[in-house]
Amino acid sequence: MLSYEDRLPHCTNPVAKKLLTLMISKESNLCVNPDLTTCEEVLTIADKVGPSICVLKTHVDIINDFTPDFIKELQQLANKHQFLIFEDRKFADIGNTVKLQYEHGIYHIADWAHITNAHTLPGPGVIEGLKSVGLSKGNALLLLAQMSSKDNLFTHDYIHRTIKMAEQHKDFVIGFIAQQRLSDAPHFIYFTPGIKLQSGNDALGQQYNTPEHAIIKNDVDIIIVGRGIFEAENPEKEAEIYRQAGWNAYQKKLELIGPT
Ligand code: 5BU
Repeated sequence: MLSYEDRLPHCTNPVAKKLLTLMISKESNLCVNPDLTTCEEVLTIADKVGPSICVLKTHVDIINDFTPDFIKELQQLANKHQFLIFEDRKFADIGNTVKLQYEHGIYHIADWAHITNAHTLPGPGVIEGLKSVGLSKGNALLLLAQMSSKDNLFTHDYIHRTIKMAEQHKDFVIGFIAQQRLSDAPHFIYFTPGIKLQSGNDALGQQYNTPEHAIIKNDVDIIIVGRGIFEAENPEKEAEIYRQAGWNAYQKKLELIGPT
């Protein structure tokens, strides 16, 4: 693994460059997802955790009272605190359909999400469809290479072929959602969900690892934390605890590897 600074020159996509730059300047490899169902709840958490994060991850389709104003307010918070917005949409259809889903409907995801993601199950058309809309808007895509949930169907072959697809679209695909680093390519950024300060499970198949396990042992770049932070008594304080845990793990990893 190279440092974030050393990875920067390898990235061609502007979102990847911006992300690594933010991570360095904010000393943060933390992404928070406030999976809450009203605009106010999501915006309140975003404002509280904003100083500690490099990315805010959304599930815009779980919000009951969504209006386009929500996006405007989220963008204002993203400017105020300097974080990127990642809509965890997990596109998974033919190219023409994902293109429509990304650009149209109620949410117009392509107009505000710096990053979104897709399953590769349909084949490369899913990437081509999203890229035909997102690249010229300066957006980026992550591919799902692994999931955190119990008994998932991601096989070795599926993962390998997903990496190959990413390599063929590295102007738009900036990395993966995965549980571990899967290739040495310095331009791919690894985001890992299923993170809590204590490892364990929830009641519906989610599996948690610690920030140290993800960053030091599994060599990923960004930890994604939801309930561990937004369900805490003081989400603001808790986000700082996770930011420090993630950043310290990254520093420790660099020490273990030694000068590059
Ligand atoms: P949690 O509250 O920290 O468990 O939230 C995890 C988030 O990451 C949640 O929004 C999921 O939709 C998302 N997620 C995940 O948990 N596991 C995966 O493999 C992928 C996404 Br991909």
